Amino acid sequence: MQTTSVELAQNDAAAMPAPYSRLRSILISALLAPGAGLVASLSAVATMGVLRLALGIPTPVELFGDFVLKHIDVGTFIRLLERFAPHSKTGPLSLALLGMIGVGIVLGWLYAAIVLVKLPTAGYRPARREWLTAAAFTLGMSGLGIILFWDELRQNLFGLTVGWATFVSALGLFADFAIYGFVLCLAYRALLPKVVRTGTNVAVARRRQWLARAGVAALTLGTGAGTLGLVQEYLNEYASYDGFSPAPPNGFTPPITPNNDHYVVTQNTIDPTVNIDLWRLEIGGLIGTSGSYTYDELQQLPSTSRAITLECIANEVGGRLMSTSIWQGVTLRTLLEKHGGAQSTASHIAFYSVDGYNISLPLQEVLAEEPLLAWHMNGQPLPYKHGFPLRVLIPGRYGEENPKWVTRIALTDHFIGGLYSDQGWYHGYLHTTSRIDRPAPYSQVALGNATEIGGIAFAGNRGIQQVEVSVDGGLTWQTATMQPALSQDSWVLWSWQWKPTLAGAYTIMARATDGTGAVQTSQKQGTVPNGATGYPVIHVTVS
Ligand SMILES: Nc1nc2c(c(=O)[nH]1)N[C@H]1C(S)=C(S)[C@@H](COP(=O)(O)O)O[C@H]1N2
Ligand SMILES: [Mo]
Repeated sequence: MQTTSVELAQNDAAAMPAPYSRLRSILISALLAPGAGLVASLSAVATMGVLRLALGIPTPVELFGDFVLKHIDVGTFIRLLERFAPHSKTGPLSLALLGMIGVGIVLGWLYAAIVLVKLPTAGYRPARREWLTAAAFTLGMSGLGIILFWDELRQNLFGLTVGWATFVSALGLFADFAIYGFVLCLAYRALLPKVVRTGTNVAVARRRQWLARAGVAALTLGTGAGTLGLVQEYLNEYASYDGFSPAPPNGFTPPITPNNDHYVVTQNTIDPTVNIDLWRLEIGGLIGTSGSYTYDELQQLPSTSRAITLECIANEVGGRLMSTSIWQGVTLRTLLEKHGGAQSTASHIAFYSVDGYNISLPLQEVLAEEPLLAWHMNGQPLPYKHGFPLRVLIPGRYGEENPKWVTRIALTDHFIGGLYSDQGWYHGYLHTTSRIDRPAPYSQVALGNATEIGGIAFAGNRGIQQVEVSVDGGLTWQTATMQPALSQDSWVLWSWQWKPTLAGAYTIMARATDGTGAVQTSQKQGTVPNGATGYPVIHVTVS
């Protein structure tokens, strides 16, 4: 029978080699700890990538990003967008990922300082003290994450309800950090120099040590490569269409925008792809009776169709972040009535989306705008990027207050913040605006021929009463012809026949009057943070 080294050590305590000096111990620990921290970090990152792609669980990196975005003001937000353009989303996220790996490495030192293993050490199995420290790290990190990111946890990209998403995201955080603690504990042990006792086979002991270290190195490489692969996979799903807004063909904007041409704006790096079996619409808070709907149940509710134009608050005057669809769904009014209406204390309504986006609005004001909970867009089920399976249209409000991928509606007695309202973007009725689609800016216009000037005008749910055109830089104005609006909530198309009789440079302007009789303001204002105002202006040459 072979004698084990433990038995040898017990038999022959005098054979134990002398412990390292204090300085040598500290130096060796300090050198090995970041290696253990790195492999633990990479293992945790690979885990979060798998959970993200396989189960739609947000990664701590994204949760951190969402958290930061809500805590900066709109000025800082815009500066960040510009600094990182064209990688406004992936740039900061990559930095956050590297930062997290960095923190994981640094925590390796903290871990080594706490467990303070005497070197050289006897075996490969972590001592109780090391396990407990690693467990404390796991609990501390997940606890901190859950508290800090509490308001972000309710998102799930496959469409879990708010309650389940919160639970699953918290569990995900725990899993990531449990992997971190577990790998840190084992890897640090594996890397530490071991006692080679007199009487043991020195070559075998050396080989074992070498194998353990090679194992850690291989795991580092493997998880590192895995992380790169997952990042690649992640980027494949990247919502590169954010800000998409095609030009109208030949300067003629169709009254209804085809779904594929509807502008898109999203806060997300990857948009939700909701699994319809997991998804529910929940209604709760200060309402008569709360309830929950599957996609099928929802579509059995009485529905209406209406043309509604959406405009992003980031749309410049004359810009193209504006489109019109025929939306079909149930009105908010009908739905609330079905649930016994609002309780007397309800003052606000909150919409929660599966991507963690939420908005909150004064209830009575919103009800007066006749919002629609839509599941069809121009006769098609909502496309994924426009909010499948359900989005809310609140006519008269900028796009930011028209949540996509909605999963929960709650009546509350207070205002609840959200991404853009926290940053300080304006929320309220959108400004009357108009756009000149033709002739093209800086084009040549034929002298003496009839040229059509045309475009669109939009004033939210106030409708458009009149559009005027000026070809002399705003000195005189002519009334344009309008096509009948598709609804009170949609843009109108207008045109005016111009027959220039003098060659030269011309400045064309337009201005709209909304349904209340208020004329679009000439006051120039950029989009940030209140939405753009001013007249659209184009320059042409007549020759
Ligand atoms: N859940 C959710 N809803 C959202 C957003 C988002 O990022 N997430 N973006 C908002 C913004 S800023 C705009 S302008 C509109 C754009 O809607 P669209 O992409 O269908 O045109 O959606 C709004 N609703
Ligand atoms: Mo927007």
